[in-house]
Amino acid sequence: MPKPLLKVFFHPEQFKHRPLYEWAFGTKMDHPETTNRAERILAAIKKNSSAFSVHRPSPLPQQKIAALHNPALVKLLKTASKLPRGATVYPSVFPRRDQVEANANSIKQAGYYCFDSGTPLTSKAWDAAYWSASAAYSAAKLVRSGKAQISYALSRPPGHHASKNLFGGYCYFNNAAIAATQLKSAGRVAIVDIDFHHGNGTQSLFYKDDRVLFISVHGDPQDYYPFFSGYATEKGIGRGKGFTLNLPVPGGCDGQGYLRILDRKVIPVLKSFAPKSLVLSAGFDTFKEDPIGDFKLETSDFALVASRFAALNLPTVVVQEGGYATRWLGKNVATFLLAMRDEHK
Ligand code: Q9C
Ligand code: ZN
Repeated sequence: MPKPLLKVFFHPEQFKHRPLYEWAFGTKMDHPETTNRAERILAAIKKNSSAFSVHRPSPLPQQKIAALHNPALVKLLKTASKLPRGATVYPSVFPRRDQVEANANSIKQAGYYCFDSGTPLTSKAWDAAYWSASAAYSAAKLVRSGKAQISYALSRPPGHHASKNLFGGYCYFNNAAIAATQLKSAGRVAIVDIDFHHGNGTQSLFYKDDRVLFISVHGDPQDYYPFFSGYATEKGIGRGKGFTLNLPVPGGCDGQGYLRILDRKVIPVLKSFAPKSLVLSAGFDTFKEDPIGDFKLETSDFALVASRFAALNLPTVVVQEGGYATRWLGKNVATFLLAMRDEHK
């Protein structure tokens, strides 16, 4: 039987949010999370029309966002929709959240809902983040229905740094968490986060959960963003104890080293958890040319990484996270997805 086309979800509204720059330790840099990323991925996918088909997501019911995120955070993004076109707001006052209350109708108080200075609000942040989350939702619904074994959400802006109360790390809503929540109704879910950065938002959303296993392989937070989480000592709490696994890795890790971690640590833990489905928080900032990541994976390594997950033959939703070496991003994503599709039963 020929393999079915792998369905890709993306909405053109996701193009409209354009962060301009970010501050990183006093340096003003061009913002890595550009619309060009999505363009490159789409172009590479359209080149392989015998393997992929592109679809507009159906609109995510807003209560699905509210189930994971503070309604005030949602409201703040809607407040930002009223910003003048082209305006960009970088929160710069970050209050002690335990000591004050905030007004989500005031863009001046945006810092209450935000944890870094790299994640601007624009009049289109809401639309882009909403459709990015909708892409993850549609991809998960498809796999949950049993109509596909694998799907891909071209989620941009990304999501894995966003938690219940806070946006940051270029992320507004947690797309992978939305996918995992959708799949959870069918049984235990594993989320494996292979972005270069620790998925702090996703971790926090499932920290007490024993039905969602969270595994993250990432640059050691002693050296790399998000600095405050992703340590091996973070293992979950309450019922969730033992259902979070952090594998911090020193900078410079190459494909061989990365695959060794997957084979020795990630895959065995996944197998013993025996989930009913899998969400891959797929960042490609582990690539050797990435401007902000510090690993050394090559394009061909992404096929090998995918093969490890494909071999599990689980219903799988791949959710796009980071990856900023724009020139190579389309090729890297397509290589990963093609291997996923070819090697899955
Ligand atoms: N000089 C994701 O990959 N700033 N987010 C880094 C580097 C934040 C990355 C500054 C990086 C966030 C989804
Ligand atoms: Zn990242």
